[in-house]
Amino acid sequence: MILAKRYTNIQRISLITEAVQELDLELEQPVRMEEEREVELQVEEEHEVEKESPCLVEPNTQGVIRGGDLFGYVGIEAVLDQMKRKTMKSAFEFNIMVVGQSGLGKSTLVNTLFKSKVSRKSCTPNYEEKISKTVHLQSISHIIEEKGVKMRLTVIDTPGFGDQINNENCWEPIVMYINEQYEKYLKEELHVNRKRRIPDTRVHCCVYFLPATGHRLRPIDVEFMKRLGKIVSIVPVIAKADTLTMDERLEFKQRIRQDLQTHGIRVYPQKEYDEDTEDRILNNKIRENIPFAVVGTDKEHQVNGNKVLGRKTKWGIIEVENIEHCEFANLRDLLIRSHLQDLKDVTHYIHYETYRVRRLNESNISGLGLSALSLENGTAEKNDAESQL
Ligand SMILES: Nc1nc2c(ncn2[C@@H]2O[C@H](COP(=O)(O)OP(=O)(O)OP(=O)(O)O)[C@@H](O)[C@H]2O)c(=O)[nH]1
Ligand SMILES: [Mg+2]
Repeated sequence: MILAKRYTNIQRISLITEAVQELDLELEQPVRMEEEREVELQVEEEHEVEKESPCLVEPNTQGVIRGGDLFGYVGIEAVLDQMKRKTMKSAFEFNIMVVGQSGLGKSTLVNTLFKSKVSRKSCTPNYEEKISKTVHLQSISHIIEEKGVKMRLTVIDTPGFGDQINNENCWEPIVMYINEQYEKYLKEELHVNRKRRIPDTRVHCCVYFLPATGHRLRPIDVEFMKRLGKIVSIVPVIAKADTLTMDERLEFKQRIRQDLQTHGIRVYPQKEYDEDTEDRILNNKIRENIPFAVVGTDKEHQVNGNKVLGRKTKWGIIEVENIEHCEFANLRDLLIRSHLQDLKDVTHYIHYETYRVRRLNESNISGLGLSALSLENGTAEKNDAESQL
């Protein structure tokens, strides 16, 4: 993703900027430029930053003027501080959905996520009551704040499927919900008086739960994921991984990866969206390791004097956030620490864009125009979304 790539560059440049700002700003500019370069090289070395490929120059751009060629300090780098200040003013939204067969631990994992290192310090979730069967699609949000940066994390819990004798079309309510959020966003965008910041309820990631059967993907999971993969970023996980031995887990994971490929199911991170070698190396590691085998809990236990999230069994405590025990930490880090911005970018530039183009084409063909159809009252009409399924 182009933006995701920029984001990585921004992170790098901000490291350089921070280092540069610590230097005496009173220095003569040419001396400062030289020092800047030195610091740049040092930071690049320290962080093993790969040498950047030269910037792409637009056909009618007269080449690139780099820091050393400028007559004086222009201050372009200050834009990073400006961006940071703006970002910190309001909470950014991140929306995760959990989907899968009934009883696989989806609601438990939602609690695990909120009680884990994602939010342990920042909020005290109120989930002490026993988790009951989820019968309606429901969303739970928390504002999580770290070093002044606020994130509004929303987890959308869905009722499990598979309880009915006939599970045909059991994906429909979920597909409909995802499309409805795109529709809401589209309508906000098309308003004559647009909001400065459109509330973003679009699903940025769908964690899909697979039962730890140790066999292959079941037809229902294939059908479900095929449909979802076209409209949202899916991250598959093996639920209740504590029921598998290490060998079974490895074998099962391998089999699932084969099946995903055989059935052409698109899961996140997709190869097509890798921007460069750096992305490819990072994402290949993830692709080789999915689906993450996770264990969920909402209980804390004492282990060596520390409180840990875990499942107490007759044989000991399975620590949810311990990577020796399960891969919950890998999932949490992928969602929050390493790929959050990319997930948002893929949602906006790929999934939402596909939806938007299709909707606008449809309204052009019908000759009514999307705005004339339903923007009068500014609400998303259910039928519009349903027509996309
Ligand atoms: N062994 C084991 N049990 C788990 C795990 N996660 C949840 N459970 C248990 O599985 C049962 C169902 O958990 P839920 O979180 O309600 O499952 P769900 O997928 O939300 O179920 P529905 O709401 O019916 O779709 C509960 O008794 C949990 O304690 C896990 O990782 N391992
Ligand atoms: Mg549930």
